[in-house]
Amino acid sequence: MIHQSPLPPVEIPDQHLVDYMLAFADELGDKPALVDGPSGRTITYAGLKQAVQALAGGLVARGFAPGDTLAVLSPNIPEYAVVFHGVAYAGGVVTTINPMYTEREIHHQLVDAGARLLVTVAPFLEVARAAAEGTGVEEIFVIGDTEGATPFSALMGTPLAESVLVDLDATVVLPYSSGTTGVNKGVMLTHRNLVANVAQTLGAAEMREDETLIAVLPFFHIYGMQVLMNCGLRAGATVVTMPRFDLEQFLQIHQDYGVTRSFVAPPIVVALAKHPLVDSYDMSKLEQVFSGAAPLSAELAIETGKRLGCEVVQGYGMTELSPVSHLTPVGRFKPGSVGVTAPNTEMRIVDPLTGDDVDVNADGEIWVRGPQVMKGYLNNEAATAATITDDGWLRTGDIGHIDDEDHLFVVDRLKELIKYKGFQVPPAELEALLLTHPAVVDAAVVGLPDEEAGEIPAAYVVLRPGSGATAEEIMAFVAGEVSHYKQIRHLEFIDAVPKSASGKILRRELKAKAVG
Ligand code: AYL
Repeated sequence: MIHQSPLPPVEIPDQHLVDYMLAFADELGDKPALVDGPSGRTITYAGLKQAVQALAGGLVARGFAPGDTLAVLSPNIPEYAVVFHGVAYAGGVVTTINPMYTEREIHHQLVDAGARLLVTVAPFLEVARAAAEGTGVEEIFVIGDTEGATPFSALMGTPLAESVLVDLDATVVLPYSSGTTGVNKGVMLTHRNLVANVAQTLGAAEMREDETLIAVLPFFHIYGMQVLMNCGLRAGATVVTMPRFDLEQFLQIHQDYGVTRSFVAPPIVVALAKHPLVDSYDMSKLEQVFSGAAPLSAELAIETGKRLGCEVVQGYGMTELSPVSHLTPVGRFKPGSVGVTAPNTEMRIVDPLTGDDVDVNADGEIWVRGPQVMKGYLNNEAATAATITDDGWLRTGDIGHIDDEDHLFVVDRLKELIKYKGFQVPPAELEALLLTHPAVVDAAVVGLPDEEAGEIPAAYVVLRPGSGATAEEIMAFVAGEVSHYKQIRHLEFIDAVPKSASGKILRRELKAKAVG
């Protein structure tokens, strides 16, 4: 049984991403497109277009050819959009790196993505330089003035009047995701994918030009990149950026800029519901809080909505879906639901064991088909084939059901992925790392429920006999190699890792034992 979207289809133009994004830039002219929340530094729509064209001109002049990759390692600042769309305008590929990453993690992505150039900001220059050693990165550029570094402005050239024509099925962005299994992989999203998903999201979310959005969710991740930056810009709204989350500053920005829609992840919803500070700020312009990337309970959505006097709704999707497959249109709030299937999108709910479709209200694996489904994983045909069926269905690895009113409820995860505060933690990466420790003979990592973070990474480790290593020692070893959110927060020693006959780790068994 194929569930069609209950929403009217939207038109998806055959357009280069940047031509679509900046279609109204001339008209919008001096209107602020992006504002750095803390400082007020502003890029107008006209300024954005000019800078994007100048960057593309500079890149082309340097021999940066269609299909070449530039990496960006930066927190949310207005210039992020210039880098992103300047590269896209030149026909290139942007790979977005998590600025929380360690040198090892950055290095891996630079190599895997085949990045030629790297753009960063002063505070990350040192780690960027170290990480770029031994990769194909030819030069590093720093946004703003920094002594001893090539400024980003050096990349600007004669503005390119027209976008470099590329196949609309060419990759334009390469974010990283572990998907349903294994380690991080480059997710190839095309011009067509991104244009489609912006059109689909705007069609259902009714984002208006007179809106002010807050962009605290990071642009390197598909949620911030598409739902905030790209939907906001295409809608002609003003996007106020925040480089890092700080509750007081977050609330202050809502008040000062009159934020109308707040896109967040569940941990921020918790703060909005519970923290005493919230009452000290004027949030009266707020029309909607939109949560995605991890589960949000019905109770929390209702509680937060009551306190703020607006709806707290959800969207659902995956990096591999550009990312939106489900969202809540204005006036269709249903507590606990992630919304309805996006326009131009189909869904099936499939029994993971038999492959048969299940009935309405019954749980199964969520499968999605539509123009937002990725082209595939970079250089990984096996993972692509395991994720997308021959007839174009993307297996999400999530378990859920649809009710009689077309609302989707996500109830569990079939895949390995752990989500710490909405950030991806691939267990396979931590297991591989644990196995490099001399005292470890085998290891399994699972997510355990946690009130504040949603889930925490927990490790079950088999020690080499007589090694004498402590849990603290091994946790500290992992902490030295991975970003903060991937740290192991609980570690137990076990005699043997439970495995299936084929050698697959029985994660559910470990989880069940821990939760009791
Ligand atoms: P990735 N409820 C439960 N789980 C969710 C939800 C949700 N609302 N949204 C995402 N997930 C989980 O690639 C789910 O397991 O993209 C899914 O497979 O980092 C995984 O997160 C994907 O993680 C929006 C706004 C989607 C945000 C997003 C999130 C994209 C996260 C649509 O409108």
